[in-house]
Amino acid sequence: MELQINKGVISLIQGDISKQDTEAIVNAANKTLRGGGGVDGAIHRAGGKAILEECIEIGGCETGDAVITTGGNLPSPYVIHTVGPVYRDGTKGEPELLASAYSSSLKLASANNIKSISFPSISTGAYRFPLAQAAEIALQTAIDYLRKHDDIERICFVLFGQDAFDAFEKKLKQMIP
Ligand code: AR6
Repeated sequence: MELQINKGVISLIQGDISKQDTEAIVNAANKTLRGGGGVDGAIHRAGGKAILEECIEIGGCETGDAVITTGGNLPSPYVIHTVGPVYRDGTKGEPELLASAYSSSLKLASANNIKSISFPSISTGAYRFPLAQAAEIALQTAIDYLRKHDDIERICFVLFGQDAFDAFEKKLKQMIP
């Protein structure tokens, strides 16, 4: 499914983010940037040790922020590592921090002249953010960014399972004017 917003396109696909060939893929990392499971594990496994070495050099990343490394052996030249919030009860700033993880990643992409970027569904695995709300925040942040910026041509959401794909598709259909 695709939606044109201003100069850019938002697309939803089902698949493995580590196989995407957009100029950047986004990693759902943790604050240590030392790797982990889920998306983080898949990216570091496929990308090789160059990515981890750059992450160690950077040192860490706060929740809601983003940092950039090269893509190592991945098809994408860059990896943007962002840290989504751990979901507690929704009153600890989780929605704002999740929006910030997406917008910080997009700003960093623009700053590096990156025109196409793939996101996973940040925080909805190990960090337990409810999927429907997370999908709405992800899509709204992407739509707002494309409305205000002309440089990014494609924002791709790469959803791993049917549940995540269905949640994003349902929200995106609701958001189309
Ligand atoms: N491609 C795309 N999506 C995936 C992939 C993949 N290869 N693998 C899993 N997903 P998670 P989080 C989906 O746990 O919740 C790590 O240990 C998954 O089904 O990767 O932000 C980090 O080091 C889910 O929908 O990220 C952190 O400690 C979504 O991606 C912590 O997990 C996010 O799941 C971050 O947790």
